[in-house]
Amino acid sequence: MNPIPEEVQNERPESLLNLTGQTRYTDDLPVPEGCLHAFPVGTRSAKGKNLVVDPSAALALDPSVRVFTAADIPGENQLGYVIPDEPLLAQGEWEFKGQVAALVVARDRPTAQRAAALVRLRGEDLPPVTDPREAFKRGDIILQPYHLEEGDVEAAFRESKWVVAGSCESGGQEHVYLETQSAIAYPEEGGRMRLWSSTQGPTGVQRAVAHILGLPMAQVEVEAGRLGGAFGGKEDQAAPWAALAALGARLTGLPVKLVLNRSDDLRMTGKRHPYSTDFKIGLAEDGRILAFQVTYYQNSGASIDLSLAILWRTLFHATGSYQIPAVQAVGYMCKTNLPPFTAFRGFGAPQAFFVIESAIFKAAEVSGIPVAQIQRTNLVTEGWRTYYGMKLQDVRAEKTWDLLVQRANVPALQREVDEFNRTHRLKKRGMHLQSVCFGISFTKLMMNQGGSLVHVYADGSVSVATGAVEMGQGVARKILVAAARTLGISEDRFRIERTRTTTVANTVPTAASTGADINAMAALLACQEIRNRLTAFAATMPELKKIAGPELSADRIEIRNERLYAGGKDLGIDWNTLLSRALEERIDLSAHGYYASPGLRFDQGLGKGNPFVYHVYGTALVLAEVDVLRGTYKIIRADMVHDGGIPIDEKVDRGQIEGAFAQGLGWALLEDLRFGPDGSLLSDSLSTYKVPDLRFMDFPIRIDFLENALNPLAVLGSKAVGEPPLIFGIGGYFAVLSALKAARPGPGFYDLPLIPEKAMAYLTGGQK
Ligand code: LUZ
Ligand code: MOS
Repeated sequence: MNPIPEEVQNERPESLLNLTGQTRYTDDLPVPEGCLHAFPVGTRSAKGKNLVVDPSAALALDPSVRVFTAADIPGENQLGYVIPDEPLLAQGEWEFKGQVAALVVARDRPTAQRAAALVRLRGEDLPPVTDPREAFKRGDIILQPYHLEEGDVEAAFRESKWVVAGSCESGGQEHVYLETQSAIAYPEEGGRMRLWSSTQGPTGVQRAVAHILGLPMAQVEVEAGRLGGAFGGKEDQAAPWAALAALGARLTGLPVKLVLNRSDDLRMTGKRHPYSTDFKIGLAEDGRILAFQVTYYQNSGASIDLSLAILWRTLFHATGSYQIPAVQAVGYMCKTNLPPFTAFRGFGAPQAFFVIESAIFKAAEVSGIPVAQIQRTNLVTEGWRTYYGMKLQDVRAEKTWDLLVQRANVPALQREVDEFNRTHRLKKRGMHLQSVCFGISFTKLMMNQGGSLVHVYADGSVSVATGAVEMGQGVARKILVAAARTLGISEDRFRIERTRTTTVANTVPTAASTGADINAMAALLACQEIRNRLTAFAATMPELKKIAGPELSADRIEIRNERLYAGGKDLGIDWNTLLSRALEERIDLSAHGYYASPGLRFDQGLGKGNPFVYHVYGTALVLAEVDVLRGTYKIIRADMVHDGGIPIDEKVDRGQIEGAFAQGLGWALLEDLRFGPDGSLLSDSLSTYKVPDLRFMDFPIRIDFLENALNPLAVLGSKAVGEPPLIFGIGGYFAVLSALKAARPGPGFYDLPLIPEKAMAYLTGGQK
């Protein structure tokens, strides 16, 4: 019996392998002969010094057991490349609970696991810090404060009719990728190391492994297959696990496989950064925002990892989707004894959006101006110069907002909600509109580049390799469409390759929503190159000159539906004939494509420039219902108008929007990442850490794409889609908060996630 409907099969979506369980993740690969299995030994407290690793009991377990420590590393024991603050294996000191102190390898996984539990760690425990504000007070900040500002905020506050200050908290978030961190390392002849890694960034893994083993990068090859999700968790943080496998392989001369089990993955790896923030907002009588001042205390964890790029994205998104003339923002990376917090879909922007939306919500309470009116009044407009100095073009914020209001008939819906709340005592409803304006590009300029390698084979099939890693997001599908359209041949002819450092070098991680923008464009450019060679060659073919006349020139020839045309006239040559003729005449049918995103420049000293190629806009409406006795709630409806440019594949984009929204709702409402004061992860399993499930997401979602929304600045007129719609999930927070206020009028609170416990505390007047 085939559970996949025929129409889906016929469409051969990129997701079919995932859907049918045929995808092979790292742990599904057949292991090579003699492969050893690795298990990490994590520190058992959050901070300490004078670390001593005692392997004796572990070694006594089984003759195959080996235990490696920092002293065994042949290269440099360092993964940090912004600053050297992240040893692969703890050496002397340790800075978070679960930091890897030793690596155990053994003949099989159960033996390695048991041996790891027997490795004794000794040392002197020190008191940990887990709270970012406490770290700040002690001066434990990484690097320096980062500022971004425009205008005279003090003067603008003086002119304001209302000035509202407050603070807000947002929690971290687990990636909960289906596939945990994993890698297999194969030692090859001559000291070369080949790896299979579940990573978004094969080049980053290559660099880390080379550094740890003391090898040139050319002696390390990294391949990434299709990942079982990543969400940012495998942007930087796949590297240590691959490096550990490579270390074991180097020291034993045998292949080594390392697959984290779920609980180690939860305890040892980084997550979304929690933030604690102070804000002050100034409003004019008519609801215009005149000034905004904000201080972010980013909980960065024990090492810098990607915290700086993330802090920059927070600063860039401080004003949300709004145009505010005077802004002063400062951010601190606060060093705490928790796993290094890292990239997570949104990358610091969701934290910033939550703050500005909280400020507006609170300003609405104080001023009596409806929230939606303040929001709508202040949306960014065409030509607005952001407070970081970028002039916005082709702005679609008001358009998405107004269309949504019209399509969902928001005024009628608001009346329904009010009526519902008048007529129900034990259930209350709340509604919120959430817009997004999300900058697309890596905040680190140098990362905005990518490459491809395309081979056309003699039988007419085509292999396309790029730096993009397919992790379920559909980037391979977009690359396929871009390549097929450019060459003018059937999609059936293509194979989108796995990502490998020997095929495409110096790749950036597939991240920042730019996977397709960069890599589908690089593939397109390589296909263009091959197409141009073919049409140039075709123009010289005597049999074509006969049909099309002697003045036949390359620029008049096109390949469409696998045939050659000149000025609309079929030249009677198909793709395969063209190729065999081209091969006879020794035309190169391979090409490398390279793309660097245009128009980027940002002066960090001045804090001004164009850090983004363009922005993605959209507006969502979220309707929630609260059970007043229980403090529980459900989302009952969501509507969106989203700017996807001209989607390359609308179904892929819909999937991304729904998924991002679910993940945003999870962050805003359910996912309660908690650490104890001793730095232990309390939410250390999927029974204590709740992610959105089918039941939670069981409500109608209507997604309308903005029509005629061509984006001249990305591949085939499309727009990046991965991260921006996550912001819509924040609407869930304020929809629930509005429902709570309908049950019990009072000032709101800004402490995300809004779990039922907090709802209950509010309803019973017990909230802090
Ligand atoms: N990764 C990164 C990202 O290295 N830089 C970024 O700006 C970014 N933005 C979003 C997601 N990942
Ligand atoms: Mo990133 S948060 O790896 O796009």
